[in-house]
Amino acid sequence: MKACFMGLGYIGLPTAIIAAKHGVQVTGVDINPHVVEMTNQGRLHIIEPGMEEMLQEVVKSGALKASIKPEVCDAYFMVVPTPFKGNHEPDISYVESATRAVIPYLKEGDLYVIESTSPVGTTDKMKDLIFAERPELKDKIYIAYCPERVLPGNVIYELVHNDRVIGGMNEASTTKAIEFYSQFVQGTLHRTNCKTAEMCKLTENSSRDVQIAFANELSLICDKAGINVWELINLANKHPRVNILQPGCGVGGHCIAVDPYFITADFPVESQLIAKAREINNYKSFWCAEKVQNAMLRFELEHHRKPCVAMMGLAFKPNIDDLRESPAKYIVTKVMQSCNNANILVVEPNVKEHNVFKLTDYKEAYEKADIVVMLVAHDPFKTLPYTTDKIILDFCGIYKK
Ligand code: SAJ
Repeated sequence: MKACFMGLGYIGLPTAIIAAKHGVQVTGVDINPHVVEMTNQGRLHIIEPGMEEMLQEVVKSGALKASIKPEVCDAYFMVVPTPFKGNHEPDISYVESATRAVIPYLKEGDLYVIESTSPVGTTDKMKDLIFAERPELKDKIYIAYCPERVLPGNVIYELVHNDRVIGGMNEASTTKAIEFYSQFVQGTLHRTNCKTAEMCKLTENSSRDVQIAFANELSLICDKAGINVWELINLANKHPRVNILQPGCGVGGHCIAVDPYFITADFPVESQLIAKAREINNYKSFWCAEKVQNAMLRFELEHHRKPCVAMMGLAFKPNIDDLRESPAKYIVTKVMQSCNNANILVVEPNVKEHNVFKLTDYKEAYEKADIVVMLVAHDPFKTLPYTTDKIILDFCGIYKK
């Protein structure tokens, strides 16, 4: 079996590698020649533990090769980004151009799958596009949607072991796609239709966003009421049917802070709660930045000098080096802009160097600072003692009870 993966990014490349390792003859396609070149040399252009060794193996055996254009295969997978435009409207133009690129190669019996996170109805739209260009293929090819749900950093395990939801445009398409994925997925492959599968991916991430918004809202209420929110949540979670998540300095990453907009853009009247959750989680970052600015002003008034501030963490969640859509990065930027960068020490132990921020060692920054702002609960920060000699703003529960 020959398969073509359109897009060699965080998901496309690992999936292509795993498929190749399981006996599929894979062509990985990317519009970026640098990515193609690196892949063919067995060098990984993304960071993912254990993946480069696997890439070298499949490149060496000839099971995977990369190219800037597709070729005749039996199955085609669209694994390209679906960002949003300025107004939070989803932009499916990459899915569309990847689809247009494979249309000339499609033949009877082929499988076409979208993996990219997509608004509801995208698979139907691409089906119409394919049949408008190639009407002779109607009822002769298989079309399905199968979202990925892996966690970066644990991709090798999760690609194989997670359950997957597979929704075809008809039963035959679902069956055909299940046959493909069962070559390397050991988790259960759940059958559905393409609209439900599209909505399922958006639902998973919106559900988490809404739950985190609840925790963040509690943190705002508790701050005003003088209650330790971490203690409160811990106690409330002792109830057998309550499971509140943790508040933080906002919600980041390229999935949870993004996917809910794919629902709110298409169903603005119905998705009140989902939209509000996005607003609350964004507001939490703004609120944190204001808290820091207020603490700095108060310090200056009391001590007649500007404080030294340690901003602890830039990543979008604990113990990773990924800064995409990071609320911590947003807060650091906002605070720096408001005070002309004076006396701000930026800390991110998982990143060696950054092209915008000058980074300081976490212990050194903590020692020097008058105000310590805990933004991301990275493990090393938990070794820093709590002290009343400094002003500590703990937005991520480093010192939770
Ligand atoms: N966060 C909190 N409080 C919590 C948990 C998380 O504030 O209690 C914050 C994190 O700090 C971070 C953000 O939420 O800023 C997102 O972190 P995450 O670990 O929840 O999610 P991601 O973006 O790394 O990965 C998610 C996962 N989806 C779900 O858990 C539903 C992953 O399984 C998906 O594959 C991925 O999105 C994706 O590709 O959609």
